[in-house]
Amino acid sequence: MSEGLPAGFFWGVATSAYQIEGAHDEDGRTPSIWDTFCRRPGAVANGETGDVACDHYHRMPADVSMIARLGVDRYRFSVSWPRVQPGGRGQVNPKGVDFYSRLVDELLEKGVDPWLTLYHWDLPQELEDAGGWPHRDTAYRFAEYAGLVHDALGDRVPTWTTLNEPWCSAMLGYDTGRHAPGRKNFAEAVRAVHHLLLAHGLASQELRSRGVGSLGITLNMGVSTPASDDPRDVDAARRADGLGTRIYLDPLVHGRYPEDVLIDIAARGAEIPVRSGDLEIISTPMDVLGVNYYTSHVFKATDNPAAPEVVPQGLPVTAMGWEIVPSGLTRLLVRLQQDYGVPMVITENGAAFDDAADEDGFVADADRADYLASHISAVAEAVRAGADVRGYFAWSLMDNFEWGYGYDKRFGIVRVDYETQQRTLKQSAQWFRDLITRSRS
Ligand code: PNW
Repeated sequence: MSEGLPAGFFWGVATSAYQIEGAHDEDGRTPSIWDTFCRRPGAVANGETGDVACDHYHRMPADVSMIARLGVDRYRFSVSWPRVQPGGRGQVNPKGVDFYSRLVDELLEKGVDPWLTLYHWDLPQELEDAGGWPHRDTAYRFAEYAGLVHDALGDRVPTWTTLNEPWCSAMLGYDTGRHAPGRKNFAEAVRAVHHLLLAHGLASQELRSRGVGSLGITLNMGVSTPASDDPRDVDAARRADGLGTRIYLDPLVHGRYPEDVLIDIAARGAEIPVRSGDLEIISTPMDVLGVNYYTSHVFKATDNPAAPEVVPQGLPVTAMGWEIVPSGLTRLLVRLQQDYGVPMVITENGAAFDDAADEDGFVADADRADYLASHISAVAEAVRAGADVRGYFAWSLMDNFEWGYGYDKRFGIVRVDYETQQRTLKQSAQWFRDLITRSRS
């Protein structure tokens, strides 16, 4: 299955701060937009919050031992901005920084390379109150925060990701309102897109000036296919790709926004608030593009060009209702190689299934192992077709807070019992560990 993967291809597991840490009000942490959003009635399934989550903040050393036992080369985690810089401005919070410093030391001691993401959606609430991502100043605040984190961890962390999935931050956060901060205004979402990209660029410059050798951004992407040759369906797929992928990668890699996307946006009464010099900042060269892949969609036009229909292909689905499309990952990686040419890493891939645990907490999740296996094969196929892909992180290390779905949706290769906080390796974790062992022999 991993035939064709290049020598040195690495394996990892991924998490994010708000989804696992808990300890939401300890040691000086202030609320993020997710703390606030979770308290809004109806925002999250069952009214759940990340207040406790997997209690990783208090169980970090044992969790790192578990990561090491999986045999992975790297661990991808994110830093909670309101833990490290409460309120999003000013001095660091030494206790917050200390947590990540200990995490990095534990990882290094166990031979696992830390892969740090600066922002996985937990904007300090005070910055949202000042305007959030639609407000330009937030980008400058982010660059300052990046520098503070680098002051504390730069000597030990080799790889830096600025943002996780700006599409989710902008579109789910400010257009559909399904994620924090839960606003519903397309024009604001478009402003957020630009300021997220600017934040990435400013932070990249900050990190570069400090000598960071490997930095990049992570995007969630799929391939968009038209339902038929009908020009309206072809256009629906073009729009989805434009607003999902090209609006990020064209400025990041080529230093310009795609013309057709600017026209689509203008037709919806919105505008990208670009100022002179912004695109030079945004296109600061990156070393690695993080690719998060879960599914791909087929699009059919409707009477509203801004709202195409997703046409189910009759394929098996995960517990999220997402169709399982490994071939889409091959197509995506080959296309990204051709159009953008940046070395890539799969920073997330995985699936929620309706796990049934036995009395010992063991889950025989052959479905999840199959999902991972078929997508790893798809990566190998893309590599054989010329895509430069350097590594693969499974999402996720353990079951965790799945945003608007709360704790119902389990993506972990490790089971978490939320009553006892006991962790139990699932069959998929054993399978992943064995795959890693075999790939080294
Ligand atoms: C990603 N969508 O989120 C995130 O990076 C993870 O934190 C999350 O747990 C994981 O995927 C599984 O959902 C996404 O609506 C959330 O297309 C929603 C979408 C895509 C990615």
